[in-house]
Amino acid sequence: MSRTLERVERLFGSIGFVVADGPEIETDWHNFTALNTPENHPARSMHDTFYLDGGLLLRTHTSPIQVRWMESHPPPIKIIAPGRVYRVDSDATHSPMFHQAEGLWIDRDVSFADLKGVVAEFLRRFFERDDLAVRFRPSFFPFTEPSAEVDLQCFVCRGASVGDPERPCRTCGSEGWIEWGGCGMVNPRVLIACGVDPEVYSGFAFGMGLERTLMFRHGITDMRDLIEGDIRFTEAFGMEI
Ligand code: 2NL
Repeated sequence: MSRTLERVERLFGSIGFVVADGPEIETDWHNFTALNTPENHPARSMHDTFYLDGGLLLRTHTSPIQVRWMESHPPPIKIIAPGRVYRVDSDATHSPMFHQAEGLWIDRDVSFADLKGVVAEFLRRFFERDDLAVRFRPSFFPFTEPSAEVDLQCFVCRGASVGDPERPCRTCGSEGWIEWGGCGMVNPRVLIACGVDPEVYSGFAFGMGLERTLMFRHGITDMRDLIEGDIRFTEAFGMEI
């Protein structure tokens, strides 16, 4: 994970993104309200979010880093915000703590075409595959409009399982694609909440899960291998101990 964080920071750094950081204990405003997430949204429930006494919470995404940056810096803004995030979720495929990186670019005339170019270029460089198939699928997030889910060609079957009952793929459910991250144009309501004038500026944001990103790159299919601490697993990646 440390290496993945460094790799993501270096690749975005090379195309002009500044690395931004922020607290893991957040306010309701920075984690939800400024991001156009309504009071009754399920993500805000005790069931989904860790609350501390006094109303603070453990950030559920790294977006509050970007909210804080917008509140304290005028555009142009071009940042990458990596870090730990927390959700009440624990089973075979979910850990209550995981890592994300989100990007934000705000300036005059930043478009959805810029978003597609930056995300696709990052993915091709991160996975060292010039021919990597990337799909933008319409979706919804309260903080972006329009929004899209970003899918990658399945790293296990590479699409070969689609329509072939002889070769089912557990990793993509024989869909040929797996969800990698999400993105969209920053909702004008979010810009206003953060003190940015939507009549002058536009921008895009995207988010990725770093455990998923790392697993896709190395063909790891069980997330628990990342946290169990088996020395043989660490050594398989040439890591000094
Ligand atoms: C996902 C989806 C996303 C963002 C994160 C964002 C941040 C600000 C404003 C607007 Cl400050 N948007 N972040 C936008 C779209 C998607 O992440 O699937 N993450 C793993």
